[in-house]
Amino acid sequence: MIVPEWDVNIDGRIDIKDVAQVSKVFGVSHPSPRYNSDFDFNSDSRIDIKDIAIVAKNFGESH
Ligand SMILES: [Ca+2]
Ligand SMILES: [Ca+2]
Repeated sequence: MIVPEWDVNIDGRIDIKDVAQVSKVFGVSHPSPRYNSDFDFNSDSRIDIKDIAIVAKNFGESH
């Protein structure tokens, strides 16, 4: 089982595509217009390595 929010592109799998999507907004923090809370998995108002680590930890998991 995976947490649906971590499957960014909603294809039922956590893989490199999800990591890539989060990587695109890497370093973006609130209130930047590029900030997207969907990618801020630990809700610290910043999209950084910690958020990527959450996805990476579940890499390869599928529904
Ligand atoms: Ca996915
Ligand atoms: Ca974060």
